Amino acid sequence: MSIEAVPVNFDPDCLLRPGNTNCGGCGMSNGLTMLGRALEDEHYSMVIPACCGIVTAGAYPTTGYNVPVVASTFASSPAFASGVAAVNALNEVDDGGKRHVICWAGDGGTYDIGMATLSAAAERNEDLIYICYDNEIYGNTGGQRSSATPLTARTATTPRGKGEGKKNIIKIMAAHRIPYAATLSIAHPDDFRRKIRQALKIKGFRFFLMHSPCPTGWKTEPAETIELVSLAVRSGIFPLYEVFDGENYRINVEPDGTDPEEYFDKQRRFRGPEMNISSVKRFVEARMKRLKRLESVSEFDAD
Ligand SMILES: Cc1ncc(C[n+]2csc(CCOP(=O)(O)OP(=O)(O)O)c2C)c(N)n1
Ligand code: SF4
Repeated sequence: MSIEAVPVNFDPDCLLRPGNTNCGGCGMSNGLTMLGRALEDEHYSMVIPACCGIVTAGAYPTTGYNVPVVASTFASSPAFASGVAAVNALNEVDDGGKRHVICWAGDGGTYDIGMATLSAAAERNEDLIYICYDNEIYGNTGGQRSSATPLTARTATTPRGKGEGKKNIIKIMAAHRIPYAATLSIAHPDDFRRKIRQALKIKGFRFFLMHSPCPTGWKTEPAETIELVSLAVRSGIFPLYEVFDGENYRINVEPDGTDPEEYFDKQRRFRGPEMNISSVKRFVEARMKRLKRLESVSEFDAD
């Protein structure tokens, strides 16, 4: 098997081509654009499971992607990407050029359905970059809850608000002691780019979690997507941080005291008499404290 990783008609500013099928204001679309810019003229291919990200491509023989993409089943994308990385490593021996493999998957494919092969690939420290665009629901099938859906959010399957909190996927990935794990925000393009460039220099399993508003499922205004992710970082709802070797934490942007209520108010999924926003606020505060504690005991080489 051979996967051609050399982009065809490659325009570094255009991983996501015009004419794709994503909804207006989709956080994933913004993420793909930023990813393409950060990767510049690197050679890479993508593996995408059966989420919105694979519908993005449109119907064969056209494609919304500007690089080679493999569509996989939900459960197998990290395993599939491991195979592509192995083939690429063999090709590297021939011409010395690095070919990166990027697994691009939603939260359903990451936190839930693909968790077994994700854990296995991380444990083997496969040489690939995994990016979870987290829209906190199963967007492609009508907005059902996933284990990334936050406490109290209403979804197609939690009409009175979800009773359980969001799974801490970065903590799970850090427990695998992978070389690099980090969160990404499309409201912080410089931080986004720096982290992708940093990941390119590291060998082994690299994991990213990208906050990805879904106007369709979150019942938000498409034009407010960037404002939402910005509020999430400023209020501490989506902290920007990195974890090196599973142990050393670095917070990249300090929350500025913005009330999380501003973030919730813009989303109809958080509206209803049964919403208990104060419990979410307590959770957000406790997590930020924990991250600061972890950062304070982290060790970095002085260079
Ligand atoms: C094994 C398996 N289970 C269920 C489905 C049906 N399915 C297709 S898309 C989807 C939702 C995926 O959600 P997520 O991974 O979060 O990506 P999003 O659609 O939000 O982009 C589901 C459940 C499937 N294709 N395969
Ligand atoms: S359903 Fe949500 S994640 Fe999927 S394309 Fe539309 S906005 Fe994007």
